[in-house]
Amino acid sequence: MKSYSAAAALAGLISTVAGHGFITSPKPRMPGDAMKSACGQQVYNNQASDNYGNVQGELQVASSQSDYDEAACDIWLCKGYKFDDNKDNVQTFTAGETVPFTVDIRAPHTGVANVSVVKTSSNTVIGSAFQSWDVYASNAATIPANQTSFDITIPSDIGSECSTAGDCVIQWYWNAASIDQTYESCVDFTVGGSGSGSDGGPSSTPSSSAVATSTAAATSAAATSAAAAATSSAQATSTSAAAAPSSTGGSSSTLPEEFTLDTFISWLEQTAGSSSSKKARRARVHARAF
Ligand SMILES: [Cu+2]
Repeated sequence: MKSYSAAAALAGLISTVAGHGFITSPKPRMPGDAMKSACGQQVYNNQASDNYGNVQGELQVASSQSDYDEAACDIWLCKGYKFDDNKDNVQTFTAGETVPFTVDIRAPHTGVANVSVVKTSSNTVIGSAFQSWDVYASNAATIPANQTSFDITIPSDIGSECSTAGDCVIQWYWNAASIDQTYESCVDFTVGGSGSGSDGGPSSTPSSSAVATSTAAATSAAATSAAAAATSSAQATSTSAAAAPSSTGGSSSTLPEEFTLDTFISWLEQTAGSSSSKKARRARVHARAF
């Protein structure tokens, strides 16, 4: 990362203050008309202009919009992006298949992350995570290559639940609790029969593919609604709870010590990110940065 002067950072801010992570391969679920209808015009605009943005940013936009339908938007599942907008973008996998994933992270925010199959009807994780990181995209280090490029292996026991397009997604979930930013990106897929040729899926025992109930405590510290917090826990694993910084909310708005464009943007995002504390933090911005 190159360092920039504050002036240069500010000059670039208008176009570059944006979200910071998304799946790039396989082809991820994207915003569209169905999302617009459910989540409202402004939330759609927010994501259509920058699909790397975080859920809290969407909620901030949504909070003032009468056409935001919380239930229909289901914003903690794939950021409210809809299968109906992505019917031509469904991956067909087979049990046992190894699928390479790539994630693009435009700026780090120390957090936790995981990659799991999520049952869309209930926003619950099926089975165990493909990947789970206790420390993800740390600001303190170069992002390890295996956090942005990794393989997953399609389980053999989800065919009965994920044989119909739209029923399941593979969701990448990144929660930077210290700055209250959660990123999600989804891949629509179906699982056909295994390579063995026998169509044993439906008759095989479903025990290991039982939908895991969402019991993990929500780690999204400043979730703006209880409902949102509850659903956000779908992929908030116990490891993520353990790894979440205890209470960094107060210190998170201090200016970054290493003043790069990325850290400045992150700082400015979190400074402006919470409407409840915006006024106080804005004063700090003026006092310290301008
Ligand atoms: Cu960010």
